[in-house]
Amino acid sequence: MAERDCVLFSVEDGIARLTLNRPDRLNAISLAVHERLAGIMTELEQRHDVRLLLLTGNGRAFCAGQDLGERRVEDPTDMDLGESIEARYNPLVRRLVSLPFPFLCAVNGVAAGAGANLALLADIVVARESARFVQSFARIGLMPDCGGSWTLPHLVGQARALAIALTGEPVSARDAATWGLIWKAIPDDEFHEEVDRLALMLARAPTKALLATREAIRSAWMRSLDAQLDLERNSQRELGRTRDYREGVLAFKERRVPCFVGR
Ligand code: T3D
Repeated sequence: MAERDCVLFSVEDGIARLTLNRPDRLNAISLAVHERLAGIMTELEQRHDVRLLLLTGNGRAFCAGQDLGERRVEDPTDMDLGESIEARYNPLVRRLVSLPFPFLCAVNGVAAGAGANLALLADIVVARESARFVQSFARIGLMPDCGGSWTLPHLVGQARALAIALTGEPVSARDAATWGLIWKAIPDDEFHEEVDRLALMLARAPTKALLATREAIRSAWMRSLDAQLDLERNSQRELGRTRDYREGVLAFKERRVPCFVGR
């Protein structure tokens, strides 16, 4: 396999499809994967034809986190993990959550360590019913990273966040959906069809309205209701000037399906 094939990347119908592709290593994140992801992020930040990022994995796993085969723990001069986080994981997290279009993660199988927490950064996370989420860090003497120590309590509350992070016990896709860790678990045989349907729907949506919604909901915890009302007024003012708003209202009046362009 050519080194760049460790992550597959394509853009079609406004959907940037990013597939982790090291199935024999459960799509663990090697240095080559980091380098390829960084290149893809640069491309994504510059393209104007993308309206959705769809992240998934190839094979039976979504991603098993850091490739532990690359860590030489016997060697005391081996890499400082803080450096790995600072130079590779944190920039990836910051870039993923700042993309100027929605981010859908389709968890096709087990998601562990950084793999689980990268998935949880998405705006919408769906998973195959047979998938599981494992905060495996404690099992190897680490703590959650890739924003996990922030996303977990925000998503499921302190009691569940602490329990799954301290025990490293797997959480089934169904429990993950019931707890609010992800949006929904999809029966295995319907997974691909449902992911494609969702991706196409989001890629054809009024992108600016989706981004304003994401921004308002993600930051709502930091504001009072009063301040949130001001934010809604300001965003609605901006959205009311978009081509997609005009198209939405016209399509409603003309009883047809709107054709949104993302502007
Ligand atoms: O280092 C830094 O830069 C700091 C940042 C760290 C971020 C992190 O992500 S730390 C956490 C790293 N990840 C893990 O600790 C997870 C390790 N993997 C597992 O716990 C389990 O493999 C799974 C729960 C993911 C799946 O279990 P299971 O039983 O379905 O599969 P398996 O048999 O354990 O694994 C199958 C193969 O994948 C196996 O190789 P083999 O025996 O067939 O040759 C296994 O070694 C390999 N594999 C699984 N995870 C990793 C891996 N190889 C390299 N790195 C992995 N993370």
